[in-house]
Parts: sequence; C-alpha cells; structure tokens
Amino acid sequence: MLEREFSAMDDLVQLTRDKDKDKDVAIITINNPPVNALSPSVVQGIARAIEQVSKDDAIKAVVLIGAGRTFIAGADIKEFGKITSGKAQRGAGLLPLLLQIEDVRKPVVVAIHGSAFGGGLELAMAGHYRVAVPNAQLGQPEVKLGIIPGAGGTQRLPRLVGVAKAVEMCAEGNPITAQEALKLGLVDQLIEGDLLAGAIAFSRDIAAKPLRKTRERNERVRNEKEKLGVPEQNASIFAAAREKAHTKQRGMMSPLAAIDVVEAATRLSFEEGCQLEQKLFGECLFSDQSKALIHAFFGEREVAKIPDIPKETALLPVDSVAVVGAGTMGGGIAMVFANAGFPVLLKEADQPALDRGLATIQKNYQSSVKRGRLTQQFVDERLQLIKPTLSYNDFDKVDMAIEAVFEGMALKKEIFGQLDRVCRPGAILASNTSTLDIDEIASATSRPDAVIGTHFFSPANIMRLLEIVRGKASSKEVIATCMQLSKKLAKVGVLVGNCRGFVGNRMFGPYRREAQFLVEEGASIESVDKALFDFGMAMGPMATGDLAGLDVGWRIRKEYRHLEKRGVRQPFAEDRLCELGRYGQKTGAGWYKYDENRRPIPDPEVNEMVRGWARAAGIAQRNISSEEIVERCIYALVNEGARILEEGIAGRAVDIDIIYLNGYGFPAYRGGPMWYADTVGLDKVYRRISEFHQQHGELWEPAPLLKRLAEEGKTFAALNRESAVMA
Ligand code: T1G
Repeated sequence: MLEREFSAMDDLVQLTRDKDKDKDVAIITINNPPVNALSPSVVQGIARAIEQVSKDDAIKAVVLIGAGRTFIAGADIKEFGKITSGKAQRGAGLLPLLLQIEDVRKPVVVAIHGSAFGGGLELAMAGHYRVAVPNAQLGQPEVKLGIIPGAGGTQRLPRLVGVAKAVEMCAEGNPITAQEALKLGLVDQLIEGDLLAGAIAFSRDIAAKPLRKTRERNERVRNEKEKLGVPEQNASIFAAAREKAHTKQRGMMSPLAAIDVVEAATRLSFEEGCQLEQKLFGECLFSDQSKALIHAFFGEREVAKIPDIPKETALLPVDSVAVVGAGTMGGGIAMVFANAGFPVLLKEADQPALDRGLATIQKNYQSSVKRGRLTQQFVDERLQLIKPTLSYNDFDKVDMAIEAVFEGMALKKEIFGQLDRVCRPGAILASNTSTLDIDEIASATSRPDAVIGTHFFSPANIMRLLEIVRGKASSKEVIATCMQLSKKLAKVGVLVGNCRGFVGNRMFGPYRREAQFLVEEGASIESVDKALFDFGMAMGPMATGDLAGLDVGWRIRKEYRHLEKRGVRQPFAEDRLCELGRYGQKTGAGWYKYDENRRPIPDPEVNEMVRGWARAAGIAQRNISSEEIVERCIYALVNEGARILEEGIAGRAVDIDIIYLNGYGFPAYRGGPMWYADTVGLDKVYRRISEFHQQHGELWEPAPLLKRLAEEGKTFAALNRESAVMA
C-alpha cells in the first residue's frame, strides 16, 4: 500500500513508500509533464528524495519511476539557452546526483516506460538495476541536438552494453527497444502489465543481492572479452565509427566528439573520462551547430502550431482515402497512407497505367524489405490496404481524396469537378500540385472550403516534409485536420500560403537560377555542386536538377514564358540541354552523364557547350570562388524567403527553415536558410545582396524586410517571436 512521504519542488518529485512487513520500498516519482524533463528543480527534488531514503533503514530498496506518458526524456533542453559560459558544466548538476544514486547503500531500481532518453537514460544507468515495459525506448539522442551526453552516459553506457553498441548509440543517437536493451544487459527485466507493481516486486527480489555500481562494472561477455573491450579490437570499432560519421553525419562535430569520449572510457578512469566528456559537452553546447539543431528540434514542434487555428478547432474524421493518379507521386502517397494503416483507393485512367503504378509500389516495398527497413509481413499487410480502381465508384465512401496527376491546370480542374460530384459532403479534397494555384483548382468545385494543397516530396514514402497549402477558402477544420494528419503519416506538416511554387519550390527557383548563372559565367558544373555539397547540402543544385528531371522545370518555364520580364536576364543553359533531350537521370544525361547505377559522371562536353553558348550570349567568363558560389545560391534562398515572409506566404521564418531541412536537403546543423542568415548576420547578408544587386541587376533587389531587419540589427528569429506575440 503506497503512503506518500513527501513531495519536493512543487510536486515535481514525490516520495512514497510501499509498506511490507520488513522490506519497505521507497518510490521516487518524477512528475514534470509533458516528458519529465530533468529541469534543475527536478534534479534537486530527486537529490532530496535520495537523501531521505538513504537515511531511513526501514527502506530496503528504492524504485525510481516517471509519472505520465513517459520516463525522463532528458535534460530540459529549454534550459540550454540559459546556460552562460560560466555554467557550461550544467551536466555537473546531474553528474553529482548520479554519483549520489550510485552510492546509495540499498538497491535503486529504475522503472522505464515510454522514452528513457539522454539525461533520462544516464540517470537510469546510475541506478543499480533497470526494468522496463516491452515497448519502452532507450537512447542517447544528444548528437541530434549538436551535443553529446553530458552526465556520464558516454562512460557508463559502454560498461553496460559494450563498446561497439555504446559508440553507435552515442554517435548516431538512435534509440533501441527494451527487448534489445535486455539482450545487451542495459535492462535487467521486462515488466508486462503494471510497471510500478512489477518494479516493486523486482526490487524486493534483489534487495539482498550485492550492489552493482555501473561506474565500476566491466563484466566479461560470454566469458570472452570484458565490456570495455581490448585496445586492438576497440581501435577498429572507433575507426569504423569515425568513417561512418564522416559520411552519414557529414559536417557535424558532435558525433566525432561522442566517439572520442566513448573511446576515452576504454582508456581512462571513469572520473577522467567524465572530465573529458564535460569538456567536449561544453564545446559542443556553445557551438553554432548545437544552437541550429536545437532551433530545428523546437522548430519542428512549433510549425505544428498555427497562430490563427485554435487548438480546439474541430478535426474532421479521416479513416480512409482515395488517390487519383498512380504515377511516381500518387504511388508514393498511397504507400504513405497504407504505411500509416489507412485503406487507400488508388485510381488510374487506364489499366496499363494502373499496372505500372502497382508494379512500382511493389518494387519500392521490396527494396525496403531487402534493406531491412520493413518486414515482409508489414508489406503484405500494407499492400492489402491499397485497392486499385479505374472508376470513381467508391469515392463516396472515402473521407479524403488526393489528386496527384500531371502538373496541368485543365486536367486538375476536370478531376476536381469530378471529385466534387462523387465525394461525400464533408470530405477533404486535396491536390498534390507542387506549383499550381490552389484557389483556381478549388474554383472547379462547389466547395472551395474543402479544398487544400497537400504537397508531398519525392519519394513521398521517404521524404518527411508535407507542405500544406491553404487556399483563401480552405476552412480551419480542413487545415487543422491536415496538420494533425501529417503527424499520423510520420510527416512534418508545414502550413504555407498559396502562390506559385508555394514556399519550398518558390525559393528553390532563385537558388537554382543562380547555380545556372554561375555555370554560364565560367564556374564548372562540378565546382558549383561541390561548393554547395561542402556547405552541407545533401546534393548540389545541378545534380538535384538531374534527379528531379530538368524537363519538369523546362515545361513550367515554357508555360510561364509570357510572364517573364523583358530585359531581365534568364538562365538558358538548362533549357538548351532539354532541347538536346538531356533531361537528367531519366535520360541518362543532363548536367552529368549517368552510369547504369545512376552514378553521376562529369561530362566535359557539357561544360564546353555552356562555354560556347555563354560566349555567344556575350557573358564574360571568369574564375569564381566557392565562397561566391555558396553566397549567390544560399543568399538567393534567403532573399526570396524574406519576400515570402513579407507576403505572409510563410507565417514564421522557422516554417521556412523546417521546410528546407525536411524537403530540400539543407544541413540541419546550419538550422535552415533563415536561421543560417541570422548566424552570418543580416547586416552582412544584406550588404552582400546589395553588392550582387549592383553587379547582377534587379533579380537581386534586396527584400524590404531583409533591409529593415539588417538596419534595425534584428534577426528573422526575432520576427518569429514578434509574430508569435502578434498572433
Ligand atoms: N526538454 C524540454 N522540452 C522537451 C524535451 C526536453 N528534453 N523533450 C520534449 N520536450 C517538449 C517538446 O518541445 C514539446 O513541447 C513537448 O515536450 C512534447 O514533445 C545531460 C544534455 C521524448 C520522443 O533529445 O525526442 O539530456 O511543443 O511533441 O512526439 O546528457 O520529445 O508541447 O510545447 O516531441 O511524444 C536529450 C527530446 C536532451 C529527447 C516525445 N533528449 N525529446 O515525443 O512529443 S539533452 C532528447 C524527444 C540531454 C544529457 C543531455 C521527444 C519524445 P510543446 P513532443 P512526442
């Protein structure tokens, strides 16, 4: 029977006692919703509780557990900003607490449900035993915030799970399941059903056993080598981890720091290892990379909150969907909904097209099974959910219809007219258009309030971004429903306004324009791509064009040629390549040539052709530095982003950043184009853009918002706060 002893720090930490003849068990419950973050008050509260139980001889064991939906999801990230250089040892507050827990003279059993992440797992490892519910997750995700574990995690983890797993968990930051943790020895028992009752019973069972201080552990694994391994084998583990970090986490400092510190655990004493951890933790925490990654962490949560759409807005039921068009995008979108458990009607205009679409879906699923990303059973179940059709017959039963056909306004309006006739009242009518006017599409229906844009990114079953485009009539219920739905689809939904290219593609236009201009002015195709790749972009702009298909932009440019301003320079090289049938990967040649595995091969012939065309166009050729290449391309993004903010097409600068991090391969450790501009300094960015304006004309006219913020010494991030205040 649980009796409350005391609660500390405004109920953030409660101490109760489970009485039993002679074996009282104390229960320390952390109650800091929503994720029991280890704020300074929580740390102090736990320290007081530990002190209390240490003094009470009637207590034979201690259970530490989290209230609510999860155990401890880590240190309070919101505190990091407040850490001044003087308090860089923030983890210290936690470090002494963990030593205090480890040194308690009675077993401390940590009971885990939900997520034991970061400082939460570090605290759990300071306990003498850990039990968990089967669906719990355990991990050290700090590197994803540009930092490393800062409370002894890099020293205790290898002592429990071995060197190879510890370096993987700390350097890559991905969680493991409770089952895997049990196999590794990180968790001592899985508890089915009531976690607290199970933990109390477990603590009584082990109450008489010798205490194991994790910091002193280094057991042998299956009578082979000890957990901390031997130098020769460890050397290859760390070498492989560094190589992987250089490719998979290219440009990031925290994974390499994490590897260094786990390596130190195999060479130094626990105390010395913790000192090095503290040093590198501080260096990472005060890096621009960490600030950018923490911006991205909170940004991803902030974009889900729409200032003028109240939290209590009614959500429309969406339990089944229909997708019109089984091409690359339609097929991918059908997989997204099926993967999330939704029955999907997949319609095509004719059988051959439908068969091609289904074949592509099956091929994509099989490659995921081959890569071990999905199980065959999962795939079989999902394929069951996709129902192919050539008619609109059952469209009256779906809650949402998504059109994903060719980018032609006439065809889209015809389909929306059809959807308006066949779909039930209250159904959501969405278009996957990537550039076309949502209001014009909606005008083909009698219910524009039900029409919205849901712009998925290719490959739709992989890319996390979902640009949700509000039309002038889109209802708040439809918008709120799509924002919520994006979470169910494991997508990052960002709400944007309706204009040509919305936010992502509209900004990408000037970015790729400048890349082409730079090639026309003398830079080689490879040097432009290398400069942006080294900057951190997932892929250079020329190679990106080849991947997407150069003809996509070419057709749109031809459709909008009449809108181009006379006398304003337009890039021509890509159009010329398309006229030669060089559409990119899909035709085996574009800016690059491609081998049978679609690997890009530089093609000197193209550089020569462009030189010729440029000279014929009277464009002076010059050597161009990679610094200028980066500035021209990235500042083009920023300038257009500022215009988009002025027009309210994006509500906050963070919306733009999250779009670019999740849809355009912008390096997360730079925070997104708008955050990056703030990091460089808007005065410097504005000055440089003004110089480009002088040199290259009106395309580079600085956005008035950028000019204002630069002159007022403000940032785009401040604008977020201002708009949040104004909302
Ligand atoms: N600190 C502060 N706030 C946090 C937080 C944290 N650690 N984790 C989540 N939140 C907020 C979040 O912003 C949101 O707020 C709300 O909680 C719900 O989160 C010493 C230094 C646990 C898997 O990196 O991965 O420990 O938007 O929407 O989808 O070595 O949150 O409602 O106002 O994400 O159910 C390491 C971060 C910290 C884990 C739950 N820990 N969190 O996901 O909810 S560094 C992490 C998550 C550290 C030590 C170091 C996820 C989650 P709001 P949510 P969810």
